[in-house]
Amino acid sequence: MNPNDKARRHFLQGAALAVTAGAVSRAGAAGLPEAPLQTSAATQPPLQPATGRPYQPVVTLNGWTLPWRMKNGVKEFHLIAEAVEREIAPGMKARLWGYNGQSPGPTIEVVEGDRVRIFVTNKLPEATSVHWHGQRLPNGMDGVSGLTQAAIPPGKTYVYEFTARRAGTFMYHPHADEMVQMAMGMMGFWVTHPKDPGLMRVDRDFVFLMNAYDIAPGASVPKVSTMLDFNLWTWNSRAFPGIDPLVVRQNDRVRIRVGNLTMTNHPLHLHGHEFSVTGTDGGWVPPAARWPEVTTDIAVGQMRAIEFDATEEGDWALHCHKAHHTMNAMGHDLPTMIGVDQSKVLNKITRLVPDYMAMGDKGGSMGEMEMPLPDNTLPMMTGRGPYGPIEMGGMFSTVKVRRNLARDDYRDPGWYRAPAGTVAREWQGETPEARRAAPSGPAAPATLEVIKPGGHQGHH
Ligand SMILES: [Cu+2]
Repeated sequence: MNPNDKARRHFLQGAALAVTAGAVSRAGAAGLPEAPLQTSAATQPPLQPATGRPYQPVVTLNGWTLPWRMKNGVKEFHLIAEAVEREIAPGMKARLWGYNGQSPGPTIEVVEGDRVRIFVTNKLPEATSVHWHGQRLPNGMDGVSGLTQAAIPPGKTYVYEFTARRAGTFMYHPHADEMVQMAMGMMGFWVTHPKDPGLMRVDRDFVFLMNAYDIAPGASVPKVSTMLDFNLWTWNSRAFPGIDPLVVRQNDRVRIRVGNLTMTNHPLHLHGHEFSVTGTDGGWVPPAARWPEVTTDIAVGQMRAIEFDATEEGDWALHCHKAHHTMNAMGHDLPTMIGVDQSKVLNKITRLVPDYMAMGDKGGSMGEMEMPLPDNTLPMMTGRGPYGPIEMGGMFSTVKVRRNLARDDYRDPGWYRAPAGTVAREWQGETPEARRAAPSGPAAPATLEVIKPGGHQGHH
């Protein structure tokens, strides 16, 4: 950490400490606003506005909202672009670039019509800028280095100032050496709340960005030139099981706002409920233009706000439907081993490579095994639930719907306890041979050779 940071106060350390927006100290009111720092990757409680117009704050998944100060009617924020350390999930830390101690940077929340001033200090080794994706603003505030402004050199602070003209869901990211800076984790969420707090009101409003990294097992700095073959698919720079659950009270109206800053699309799928897309980065979707969905594709550079009534109790999976995106670093570049009998070569290999493990000859079921990993990486499929291994990674979390939660209680309630008789169970009756139709037509094979998989031996 930069020695200058020692003077900065550590805001929001741990969920127990309540901090209100507008609490940034007045000592430096003549100069730059303080730049609060977040050291934890835990989801912080919503930042209730203490100054300015009222609104219902959002909850940033594994993140936080940036406090501001009010100065002569202007909301002042201070972002510091800097190197950060981010825990991707327990067992793996990445050295990224971000803002104010984390990647992504803090969420910025303002109200439609607010005058906003953002100071951006560049502590990176190269020039940067901030583009306020989706906003209506003066051209010179759009943050495209070279086109609308000179890039912010290392060590310098620039000021952006504009009026948040349109309510909605936005993000911010550099428009300078973009490929490198976004591959390193520089991005953040922005929410402009409606002037009328009753408009588009929900009970719980979650936000996160989809991002992706290519970090070799054992390494901690992303490869910045990777175009498609990323090995860590993350939400707010966290991979399952490091992604917190979205905790909601039964019958709450829930909104989840998602932005995609990866290099590919992500079909986001919710279990147990239908939702509507109620907003994009272009604005709210009129009610007559919405339709029910359980999966919505989020293209590169897009944002989507989905809404649903959380009527069904339980732990409902929420994940990207691309199977490779719910896997972690060790899940890539593996050969297909289903049906391959490895038992004959296993003894020979084990003599040469004591830690060798025959992988996946019965398909999945890797979640039960623990194989030696290099330091600082994540197993490809992991996480345990109440019934065993979950065998997921990457872009996977749960929406936990519970009765009788307090309004602002976002603490993990633990696993859902299903009522007796409502869980899929083993059939205890007879299992007669299934009747199959006789093969017909010229293409049907006369005989079928079956390769019987051998068992795993000698590894745990
Ligand atoms: Cu995906």
